[in-house]
Amino acid sequence: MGLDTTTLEKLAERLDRAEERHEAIEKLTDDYPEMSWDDAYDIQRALRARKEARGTRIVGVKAGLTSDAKMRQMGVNEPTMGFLTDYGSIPDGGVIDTSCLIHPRVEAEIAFVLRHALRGPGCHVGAVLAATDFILPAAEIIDSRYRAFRFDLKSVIADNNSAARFVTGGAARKITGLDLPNLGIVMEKNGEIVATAAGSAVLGHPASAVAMLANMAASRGEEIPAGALIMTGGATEAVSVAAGDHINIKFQYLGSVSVRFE
Ligand code: OOG
Ligand code: MG
Repeated sequence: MGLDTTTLEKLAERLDRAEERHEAIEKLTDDYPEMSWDDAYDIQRALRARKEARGTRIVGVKAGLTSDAKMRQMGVNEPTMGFLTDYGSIPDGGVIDTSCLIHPRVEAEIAFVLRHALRGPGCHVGAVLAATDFILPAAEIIDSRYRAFRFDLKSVIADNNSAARFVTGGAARKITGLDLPNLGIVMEKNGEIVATAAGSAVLGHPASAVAMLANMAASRGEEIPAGALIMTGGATEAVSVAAGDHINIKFQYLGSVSVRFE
């Protein structure tokens, strides 16, 4: 038996308010240990609906926890799906106001934009490559609404995978001829290297994360539309940032992305 609609709504409101007030809360499963996987995604969907009702546009999809580095850091063992909002989009080289966030962390990610919609089940890397218009280097700024980033998978799914802001930059590249699994990624914080990875860190191939998202979306009766921005998940551990920090991420073949915090 799942949670009733009133409870799902109440929990979505709790998360929404935590984000708006940038005040951390305890993970939802502390109060609702009986929460199911469907409940978790239903809360995320109710959160999305609350934002849309206020005029927020949904501009893309995100995969979370797709690399061993991320799973180990957060103590979980399965990837997840979430959404990206219009207000989350920050220009390359832009500034993020940390006073609007709780405890931001930065992730290095490869982003895809599709020419054709993708619909699972059965979506695979080949279908993703055939449907891809171009890829972009990206940074995601996550900000769990849970105290000290402590959560379990159901709680983090409800919280839209800690999504907060994202930056895309560098060069939009066609995928043909690019060796994505061997693409090198170097993240620098204040001029020092803090993390490195290759594209293969993300489920063996970043396009696998897109296929996974199409298959997960299908199980909820949804598809990934053409033109949506798709974040494939952090390739390295997420790096904590505070006011005064500068992050620059270099991607082989794709150029770099940078963002400053104040
Ligand atoms: C969950 C969000 C994870 C990623 O790229 O793995 C995520 C978290 O670690 O707070 O966005
Ligand atoms: Mg991410």
